[in-house]
Amino acid sequence: MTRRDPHLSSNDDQTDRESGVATKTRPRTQRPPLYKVLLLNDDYTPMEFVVHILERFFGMTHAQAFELMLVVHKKGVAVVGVFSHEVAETKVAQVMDFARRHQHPLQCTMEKE
Ligand code: TYC
Repeated sequence: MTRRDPHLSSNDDQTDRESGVATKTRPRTQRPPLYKVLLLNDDYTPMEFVVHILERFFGMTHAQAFELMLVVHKKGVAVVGVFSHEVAETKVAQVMDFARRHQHPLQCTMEKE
């Protein structure tokens, strides 16, 4: 079939049926929102416990974990990772549960990026 008459042709190439002008609708893939996981300083949780948490739940080397622990200690708070909502929630729960089981007051929260 020829494509001369826009009223008769199929519209697979998104040709405007009235004008014959080719149009394009850009497929928009939505990225899911990301969440920052924050670790908060306190006066009681031992430094080595925080370092252990960062190694265990956030996959950091000892050196990375120690460095970031010191940032939290000095500045009061730091982002320890950015994740999907579900993963961020799991990380926060793991940290809070581990801290509670060891009776440390360590606080971990999440917020939308
Ligand atoms: N401020 C704590 C101390 O001096 C160490 C600490 C670091 C606690 C980071 C919590 O998220 C934290 N023992």
